Amino acid sequence: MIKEIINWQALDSQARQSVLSRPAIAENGLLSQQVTNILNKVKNDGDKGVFELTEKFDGIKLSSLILSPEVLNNAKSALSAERYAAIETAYGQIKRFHQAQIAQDITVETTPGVTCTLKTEAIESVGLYIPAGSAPLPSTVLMLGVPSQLAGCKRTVLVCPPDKQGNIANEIIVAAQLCEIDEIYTVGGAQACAALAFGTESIKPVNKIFGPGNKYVTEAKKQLSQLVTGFAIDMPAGPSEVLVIGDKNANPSFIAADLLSQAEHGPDSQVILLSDSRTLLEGVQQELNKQVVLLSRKDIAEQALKQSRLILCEDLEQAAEVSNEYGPEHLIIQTRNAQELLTKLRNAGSIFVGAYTPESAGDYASGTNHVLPTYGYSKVISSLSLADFSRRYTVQEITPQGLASIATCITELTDAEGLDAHKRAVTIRLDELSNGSKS
Ligand code: HSO
Ligand code: ZN
Repeated sequence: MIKEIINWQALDSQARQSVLSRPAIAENGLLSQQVTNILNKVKNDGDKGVFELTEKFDGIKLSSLILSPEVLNNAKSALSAERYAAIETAYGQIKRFHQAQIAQDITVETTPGVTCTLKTEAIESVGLYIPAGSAPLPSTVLMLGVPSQLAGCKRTVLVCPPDKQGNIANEIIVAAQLCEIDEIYTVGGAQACAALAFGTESIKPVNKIFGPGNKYVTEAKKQLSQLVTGFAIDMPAGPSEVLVIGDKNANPSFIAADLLSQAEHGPDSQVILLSDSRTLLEGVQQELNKQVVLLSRKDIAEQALKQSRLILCEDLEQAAEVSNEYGPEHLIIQTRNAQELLTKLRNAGSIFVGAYTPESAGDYASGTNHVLPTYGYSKVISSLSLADFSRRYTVQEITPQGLASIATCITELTDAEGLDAHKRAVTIRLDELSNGSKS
């Protein structure tokens, strides 16, 4: 439980820093060695290594990593009509928002005869990691599968740890089918990441891997991005976070519910409330106690709440400064003049404005992506979008007149840099042009 209300004004700068500090992601030599061993095993032994590791970590002996046609064909009918409709609606919502992100080529004639184009092309093959540990996450399939589908990635591969029967949740299969995911493999953990990076007999390697996972998956992604040339990961991952700013007009039970929806993700989830009203902070404190006991994941939420913070600020301006400094993954604004406060807020992965905009909406069905930068990375890393599934490159074409018009600029700078060959590549053409015009 959150025991105390912290008065921001009463803290010196060191204490302020420590209140906002995230739990250190411990440098764990053992974890890193374990993951290296797993990666090497998959690299050296391929499928055989994957089967052995799956037996060890998931407790199931597999002889194939694909699902049977029956399981795939029956996934939809195994779900209730309501469950299927919900997945379909979320798919449509997410698709609508991401469709608008499809990039157009940009062509600029920077000076007559010099044409520069910025083009966008899908990354050819991508791997989507879907965790299944404490709960299957079909919403994450949609958050990764929809942008991959819209970006036009040629090959999209989903990996998910198998259950004790070797299966994965029907919700995950159905979401994958809506996103037209090409291949599904029942493999999880660091071994899944290794298979996607190195390839095995049954899984061809991919160019980039996306998605959240436990500490083994996070470590594997980190190591592989340094190890395998040309292999990329989506973003660094830390525990999930929410920061709420509320004033005296806010509804304490709404805020408590939002804080708990984050707290139930994991014992290390970060939950912060900033307010200029002690009454609101106390109201939320009471509501948290009332609501937490009703949750099926009460133990997890209670643990998360232990390191969470209720902070009294001098005014909302100060609350905005504190939030900007922290850079939360999710930021919820529940103040009377929420739109005005929004203009002062920076550094958040996704912002939820107003009393009727819970984080859960963005987690599932408003249309925004729920894969977001954590651990303060919102200051420099964007929330997941179509851009992450594509790469940009440029094309240029220059006419003789165009080259003549920028030639002096180039040769002056090649002189400055002492790069004669660069200069010659221009002058040789200009000479040819002037010879041509003489003859
Ligand atoms: N809040 C999580 C995403 C999620 N919530 C999935 C429910 N399911 C990280 O943004
Ligand atoms: Zn969530």
